[in-house]
Amino acid sequence: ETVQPQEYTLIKMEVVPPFTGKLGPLEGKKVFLAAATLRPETMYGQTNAWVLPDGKYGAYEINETDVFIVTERAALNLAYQKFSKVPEQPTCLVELTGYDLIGLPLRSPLSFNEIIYALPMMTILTDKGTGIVTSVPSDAPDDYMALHDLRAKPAFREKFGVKDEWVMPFEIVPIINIPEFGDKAAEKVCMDLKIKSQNEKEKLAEAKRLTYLKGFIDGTMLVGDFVGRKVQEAKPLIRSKLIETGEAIMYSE
Ligand code: A2H
Repeated sequence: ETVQPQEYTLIKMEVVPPFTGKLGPLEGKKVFLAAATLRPETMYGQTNAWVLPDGKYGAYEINETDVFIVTERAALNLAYQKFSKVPEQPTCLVELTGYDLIGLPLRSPLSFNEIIYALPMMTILTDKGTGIVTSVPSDAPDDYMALHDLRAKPAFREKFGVKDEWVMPFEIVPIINIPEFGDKAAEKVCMDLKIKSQNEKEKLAEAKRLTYLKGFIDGTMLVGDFVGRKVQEAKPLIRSKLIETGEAIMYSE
């Protein structure tokens, strides 16, 4: 745990019914994969969601209607932040692993893709955020490389039962311009640094440092309600809007 509390926006990605398999008992409830992000202004560019195949998750009751799929650690933190049906106590309805989540169809706020799918990412940490990550390959180097790995390696898709139509059809949509890196900053920086896969931790750390800093300071929105505005101006406005509409909540740890 870091000393400084980190404030995340939790994006509520709704699992599209009907529910089958282990999710069957949740039929009739509103079930969300809840993803922790520092970049709510990038949600227009979501192409999928990420889960850790071997990660342990649970479906936790947040209130009378909503259920969040997150790690147990996140459910406990949420309960202490008033997001649990029973005060300060998580209630787990179903225990799950990442494998159970791969392939779930999701409706996610602001995304240009009406339906996105939960896919495997091998580098998700279970002691940060919720263990669920939104994927914006135009602007996040980790997301760009994890999607690249799935697209380039049929054996990798096969290993996790990932269907071609969950990863192949969509375009990576430009959503932010960074003068130095163009309209798909993550792609450009990953290519410049010659990153080969999601496992190249040091190079990816450098790619993230470059894009995160420049994006925040020099980035301009290419899409959405705040098109033409600077990223640093748009970020709090988009975050507030997502929270007002009930599509996201604030979460800290
Ligand atoms: B960010 P920090 Cl467009 N394991 O969201 C690994 N990564 C995780 C995670 C976990 N358990 N939980 C959250 N994250 C990711 C968007 C984004 C993000 C963009 C660009 C950069 C970026 C779309 N993915 O993060 O260590 C989430 O991805 C750059 C670091 O708390 C979250 O924001 O600073 C970010 O890492 C939180 O990382």
